Amino acid sequence: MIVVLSGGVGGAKLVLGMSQVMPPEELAVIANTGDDFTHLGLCISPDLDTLMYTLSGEVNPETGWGRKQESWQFMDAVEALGGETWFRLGDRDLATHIERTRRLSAGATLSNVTVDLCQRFGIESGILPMTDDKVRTRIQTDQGELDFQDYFVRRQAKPRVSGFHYSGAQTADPSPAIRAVLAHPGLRAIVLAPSNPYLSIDPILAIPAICQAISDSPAPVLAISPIVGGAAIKGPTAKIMTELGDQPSAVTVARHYQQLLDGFILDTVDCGLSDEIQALRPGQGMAVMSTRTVMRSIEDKTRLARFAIEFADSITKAAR
Ligand code: FO1
Repeated sequence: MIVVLSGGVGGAKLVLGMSQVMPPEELAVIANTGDDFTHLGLCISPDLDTLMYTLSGEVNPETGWGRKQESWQFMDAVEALGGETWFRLGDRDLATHIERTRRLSAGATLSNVTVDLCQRFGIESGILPMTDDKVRTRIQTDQGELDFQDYFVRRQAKPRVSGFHYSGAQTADPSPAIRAVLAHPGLRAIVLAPSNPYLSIDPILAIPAICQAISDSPAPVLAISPIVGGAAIKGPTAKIMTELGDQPSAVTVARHYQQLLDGFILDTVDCGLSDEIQALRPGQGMAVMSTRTVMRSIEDKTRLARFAIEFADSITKAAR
């Protein structure tokens, strides 16, 4: 069993690679739901949907989110009525939000809804929302404290960030399925995907029982850097690091997770940083390896997935 912690677009690429090299029942993804919100009366879970669409081959290849072969008649009609169009809901994507909203309103949990939607999309691996409780990422900025999608989509991540709050995380419970995969006797590795540490992975780690289970796990924990050559592959990770007073670098990513990590994968262009990262956990063993981490083709994704699994298998876990 391999468990991957993932946000949306970047993490989903690694998860797709993993799904090609692992039997589906041996792959579980703990998905960030801190980005979830209610919009136009609908329950939207962007990272769950990005993972679901990516694994089922349904994702829009241009954006990395939303569905392929999309049409926008609903959005056009909303616009004609003077409604809100800053968050784009395509006609086919809309079906997912409407169906999720209907089932949640009828009393189903987000985990149960996700299991069923995944089945209908033909996905056999477990995509597990980090919790069925409400956790919302809030961003402290020079324009005040903002809801995630307000910051990320409406304001295009332009406000200057000074901090984060994962509202509800402290009291959130992981679902029974998450407790089970993290306690699985055959757990081979826990992988922090190359997602945004602050916006995608930290909301998951902010749930105390998940963080504790990862920390207590005998399986090696490794992270893949989302920063390559001082820049983010996609999104505002590097910008946020600078705003927080850190250097945008793989070292900053490794330092951020250092209490949890047994291994770290950075891009070959950053291999000169290996010694600095290894030194973050002196005497305790932080294994560091470099490889090509930018995932464009399906071959890039499967190659990185295989590399991460083999790397995890090679790590003899030091006592933390
Ligand atoms: N991202 C955008 O940049 N603009 C959008 O209009 C937008 C709509 C959208 C609709 C459904 C969905 O599942 C995701 C959507 N996203 C959009 C992506 C998403 O909000 C972010 O990429 C994630 O929350 C960050 O992981």
